[in-house]
Amino acid sequence: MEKNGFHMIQCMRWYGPEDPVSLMDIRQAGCTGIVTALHHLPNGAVWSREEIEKRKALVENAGLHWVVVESLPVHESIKTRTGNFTELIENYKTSIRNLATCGIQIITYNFMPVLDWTRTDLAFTQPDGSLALRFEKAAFIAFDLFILKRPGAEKDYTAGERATAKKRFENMPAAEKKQLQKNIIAGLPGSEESFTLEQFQEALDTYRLIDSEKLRLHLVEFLKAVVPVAEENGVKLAIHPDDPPYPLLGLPRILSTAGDVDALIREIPSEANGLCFCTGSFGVRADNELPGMIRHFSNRIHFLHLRSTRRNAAGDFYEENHLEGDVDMFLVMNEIVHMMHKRKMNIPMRPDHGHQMLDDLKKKTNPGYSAIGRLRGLAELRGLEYAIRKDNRI
Ligand code: DNO
Repeated sequence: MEKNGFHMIQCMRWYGPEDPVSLMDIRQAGCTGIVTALHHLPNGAVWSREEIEKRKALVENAGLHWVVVESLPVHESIKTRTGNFTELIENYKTSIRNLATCGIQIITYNFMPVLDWTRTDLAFTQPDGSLALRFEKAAFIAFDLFILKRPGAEKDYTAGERATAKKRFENMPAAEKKQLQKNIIAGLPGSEESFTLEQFQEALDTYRLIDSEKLRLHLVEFLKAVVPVAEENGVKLAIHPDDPPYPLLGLPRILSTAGDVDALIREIPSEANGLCFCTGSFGVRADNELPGMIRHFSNRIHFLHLRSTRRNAAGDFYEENHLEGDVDMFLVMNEIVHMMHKRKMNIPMRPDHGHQMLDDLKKKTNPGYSAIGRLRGLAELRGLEYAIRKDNRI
């Protein structure tokens, strides 16, 4: 790699000491940076300096750096502005200050109600035998209508969608129904919430009176409180887009398109109000033009998640190899390389997700976060960046 010039800081997400992937595995993949969170602390609690330092020491003892927090979770009561939300916002501010004191200055979070990222199938077999994550629309609707039986759900779908989902459900083996429910509500890795079916409906009910306009207002109020603290402490906040980028289960989603991001920036112009630019999440929508978005939001891209998906006409998508699928990774990387050159800075990136493959097929892994699939993704992305930088002499 070119010694001079600006480059991506190659990172991987590490779930902490319980992660089946070790820090040394990550180092051997060629990473220098770690993306992690204090998953053992309850959502809403202050991250004390002591706890942060403990995690930091583990990372540094392995010769790596803790570059990004993913995520400092935003408690549901902050999103709904109910209960002790003012106290929870104070806790959030304290955690930002503590992280900054310990030298960690990029914080990722999301503002998706109830569910973080959502997939219906965690083992979608690829022609080469590896396993991918997938979102199948008919299966998701089948869950909503026939497993959850959400009141009023019918009106969210067309007659055709309901009929397809019904057929899908009737032909679904019992074990698959159980797995589908688990995949959607039991919490994918990194999601801070996990529910039973009853608790899940209760959580959805808390949003009965919150539409997208109101949720956006709640996000703005939250940012008005925390962005000044981030600014004072040299911290960049990086919001993760909705995954998938559209409303689910009648819940509002407010960060799915370039227009959504523009609206947020108009409200809070500070550069501390930034983005975790996730090509896999935004890329599910054909109307999100990724290279143009990178150019447009350049100054606020504080962290990159790079992966690709492939969608079909039915509204399903699955996670592709990093250089294949609907995301044109060459054009994306070309923008990233030029953005870093222009801003004169290195930006942290993690290869987002990866197929479960080779030896990992025999292991228990965190869906999307097995070692070898991510290593393949990282190697391909690193090669692409190298070639573009060399070619442009930057
Ligand atoms: C999934 C991740 C998300 C992400 C959060 C950020 O793989 O990209 O869980 O960490 O949405 O708060």
